[in-house]
Amino acid sequence: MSKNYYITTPIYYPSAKPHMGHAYSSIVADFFARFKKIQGFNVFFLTGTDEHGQKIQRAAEKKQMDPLTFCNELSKTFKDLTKTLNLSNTDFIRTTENRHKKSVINLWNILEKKKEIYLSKYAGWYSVSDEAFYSEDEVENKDGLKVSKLSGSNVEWVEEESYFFKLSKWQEPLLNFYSENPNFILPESRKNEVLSFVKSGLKDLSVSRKSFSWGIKVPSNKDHVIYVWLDALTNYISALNYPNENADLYKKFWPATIHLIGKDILRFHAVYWPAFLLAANIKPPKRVYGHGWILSGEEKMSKSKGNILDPIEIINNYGIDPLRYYLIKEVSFGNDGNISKEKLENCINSDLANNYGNLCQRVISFNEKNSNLKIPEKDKFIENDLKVLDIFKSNHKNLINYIDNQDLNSYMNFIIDRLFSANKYFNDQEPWNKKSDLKRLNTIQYVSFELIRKITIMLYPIIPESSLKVLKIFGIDEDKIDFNSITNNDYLKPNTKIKKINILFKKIENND
Ligand code: ME8
Repeated sequence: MSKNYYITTPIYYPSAKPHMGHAYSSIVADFFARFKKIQGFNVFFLTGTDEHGQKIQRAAEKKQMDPLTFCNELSKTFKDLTKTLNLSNTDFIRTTENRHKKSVINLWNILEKKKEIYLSKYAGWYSVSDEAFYSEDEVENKDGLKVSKLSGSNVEWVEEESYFFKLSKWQEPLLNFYSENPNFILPESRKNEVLSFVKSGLKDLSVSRKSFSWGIKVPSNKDHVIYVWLDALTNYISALNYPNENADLYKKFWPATIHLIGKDILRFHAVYWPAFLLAANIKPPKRVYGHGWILSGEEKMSKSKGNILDPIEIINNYGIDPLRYYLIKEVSFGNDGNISKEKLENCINSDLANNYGNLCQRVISFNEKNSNLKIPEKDKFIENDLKVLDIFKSNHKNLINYIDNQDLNSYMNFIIDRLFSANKYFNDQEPWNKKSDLKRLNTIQYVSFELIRKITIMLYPIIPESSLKVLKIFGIDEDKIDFNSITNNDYLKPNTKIKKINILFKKIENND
C-alpha cells in the first residue's frame, strides 16, 4: 500500500476577501492531511489562488488596478488565512507563477498535438461569476435577467472565435472510467448527478477566450487566452513540478488521493479534468469529493450574495480551534449546513468547555492533590477499565476506514461518545472515595490519563493547537504523535512528571 497521500483544496478566486465557505474547505482538507500525517503517511497538502480570467480582470478594473497588482494583494489575504486557520499545507500555488504557466502551456501543447483541440466559434451563454459556459437549457429568465439554472448567477451572450476541446469524444471513456473506479466521485448522490450529466451527452468544450487578455496565452495563437478552468485545474500537477514527470514530487504524489471541493465545482473536477487528463494520457486523480455548502439562512454563503460570515472576525472573538471544531462537527459532511454564532457558542460551551476541557481539568487537579503531578503506578486493569480503553483498539481499523471514505461524521461521533464515556468513567469510579485503596485510586487516574491521551490524539486533526497543549502534559511533541498509539493501553510511563495546563476553553457567558 502506498504511504503517500495527496490532498488539495480548490484554488480560490482572489476576487474578494476569503469567507467562511473557503475557510470550511480548507479546514476540512487540513483535518484529513493532519490525520494521515499522524497515521504515518507522507502528506502533500496543496491550496492556493486561481488568478486568471474575466472575473478577476473585471474585479481589478472595478478597483482601477492592473490585474496582477490586484491579485498580489488579494492572494496575500488567502495566504495569510492559511496561517490564521492553522493549516498544515505543504505548498500554496498561484496560477500567475511561472512554474504553473509552464505546466499549463505544456498540457495545452500535448492536447493540441494529439488533435484534441480545434479552432471554431463559440456562440452561447457565459457566466463570468462561475467562469462557465452554459447551454440554452441550463439558463432561465429571472426578474428580466438571464441566469444559470445551476448557480443562479447572471449569464451573458458570447460570440467569438474559440478553441474547442473534443469533450464529446470522451463521453464513453469517462463512463468506463467511472464504472471502473466506483469511488471516484463521492458522496454517492453527487456521483449520480455527474453520471446523468455525462450520459445525457457531452458537447465539445470551449477552452479559449478572445475578448479579454488576462490569462495564459494560447502558445500557437496569442489572440486567445486559455480558458481559466483548463488553466486552474492544472494547478494540481504544476505544484508537483509537472511537466517533469520524473520529478520526485510528481512520482510520489500523482495521481492525487483526493481533490476536496464544494459541490458547485463538481462538473469541472469530475468531468472536464479527468477528460483533459485522459486525452493527454495522464492518470486522473483517485477521488473527487464534493462537499455541501455553508448556508446563511437558506442561501449559499457567497461573495456575490453578500451574506458572508467573516472567518477572521469569528476567530478573533472565539479562537481558531472552536471554529474548526464547530465546522467539522456541526456541518454534516457532504451535506449543506447552516451555521450561526449562537450554535457556535453552544458548541464551545457543551463540547469543548464542559465535556473535553472539564475532563482534562478534573483529572489533572485530582492528580495534583493526590499524586503530586505524576503519572501514577497502575495496578491490574479491571473490566470497567478495559471496557473504556479497549474500544479504541477494537475501532482502530474502522476509524481509519472512516477517514479513507471521508466519513467525517462517524469519526466525530466516535470522539463525542468517548468524551462522554470518559467523563462517566471518572464519575462512576469515584476515585475521591478510594483513598483507602491507593492501588485502585491510582489505576483510575492512570486509565483517565490514557483516555485523555487517546481522545486528544484523535482530536489533534480537528483542534491542533489545543490538542498540542494537552499532549504537552505528557511530554508528547507534535512530531511524535502517532495515531496507531491509541490502541496502546499503557503508553504512559508511571512516575513521569505531568505539566499543569491553563483552562483550555473558556465558557461563553450568555448575556441575554
Ligand atoms: O470556484 N460553502 O473558486 P471560488 C462551502 N477558482 N464551501 C464554499 C462556499 C460555501 N458557501 N463558498 C465557497 C472557484 N466555498 C475556482 C476553483 S479549482 C481548480 C478552481 C468553497 O473562490 C468550496 O470549496 O469560487 C467551493 O468549491 C470553493 O470555495 C469555490 O471557491
